[in-house]
Amino acid sequence: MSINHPNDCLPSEITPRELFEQRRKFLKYSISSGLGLALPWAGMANAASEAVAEPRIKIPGVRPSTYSTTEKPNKYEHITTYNNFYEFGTEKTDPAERASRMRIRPWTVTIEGLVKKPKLIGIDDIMKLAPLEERIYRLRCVEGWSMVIPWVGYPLSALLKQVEPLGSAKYVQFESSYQPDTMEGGGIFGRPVLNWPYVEGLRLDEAMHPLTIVGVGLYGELLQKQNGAPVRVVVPWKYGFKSAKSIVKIRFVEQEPPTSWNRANSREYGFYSNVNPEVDHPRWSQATERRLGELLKRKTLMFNGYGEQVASMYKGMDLRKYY
Ligand SMILES: Nc1nc2c(c(=O)[nH]1)N[C@H]1C(S)=C(S)[C@@H](COP(=O)(O)O)O[C@H]1N2
Ligand SMILES: [Mo]
Repeated sequence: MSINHPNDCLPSEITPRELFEQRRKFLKYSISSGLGLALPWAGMANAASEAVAEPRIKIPGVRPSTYSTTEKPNKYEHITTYNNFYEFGTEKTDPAERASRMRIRPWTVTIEGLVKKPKLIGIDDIMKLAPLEERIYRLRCVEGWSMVIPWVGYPLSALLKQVEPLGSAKYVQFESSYQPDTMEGGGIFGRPVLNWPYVEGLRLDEAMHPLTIVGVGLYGELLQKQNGAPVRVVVPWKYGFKSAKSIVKIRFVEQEPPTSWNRANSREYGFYSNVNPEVDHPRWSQATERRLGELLKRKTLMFNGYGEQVASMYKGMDLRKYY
């Protein structure tokens, strides 16, 4: 893929001087794109200047994928400094500023529940389980903005098949890591923003769909912590919150599993949460979106533009009821 990888050197070769220059670049970029405080990414200059620079480690042997969009990916600086990761706080800049203390090694993912062979898999084995692909996907946040992100990963189905799911398994639940000592954003005035750990879920056919991936990197490099290192889920036709970050557990279950956002506010966040311009969020329209870095809004596409591949899974379902 002819993506411009922003940085080709190994972390050991990066000098403090270069890190400093990188921060300056962040700043310059953010200021030159600063067309007023109303723009959603205006705060990123601060994030970049306060962020603790994490090593950027290239992943070798990543293959392109025909599932990738040909749309232009967002800048690395956008993708890594404008984040939702509420464990670290509710501001877009919080994850980049605060996630550096999260422990990501050692890391294991437990796969359990209605399966023949429950497993605990270490991150190194997860990385090697299937050929790594670059999947350039649109990401549409329920809040009304979107990005294009060049993920690195492979189909989630490759991981799920390891444990031989039983016929009675109808859904999968994902659980994110919760590290109270490193995740300082857990609460506002002592009240947790969400019920931790963050949990999400998919119907089994959605989880097994070839578009659904486990993400381990972006822009050809290992994931940054703010993007859900070392391993996360990416489901491109659903609002971003379905794509749980930094997962430690996958559980096969028979009934629709509880999910953090649905538990917090079921009227606003349904279990399905397919991107749907015709079903408004109770407090705002979902008909349009702002692509980060662009001025004019664009029309939001049904299933985030992945309808051809996924619409058949929802045939006969009333998508206003199952939002
Ligand atoms: N554990 C966890 N996963 C999460 C979230 C979160 O707060 N906690 N936020 C979600 C939301 S709302 C979005 S839009 C995406 C953002 O992913 P990105 O920051 O890598 O673009 O992550 C999702 N996964
Ligand atoms: Mo989101």
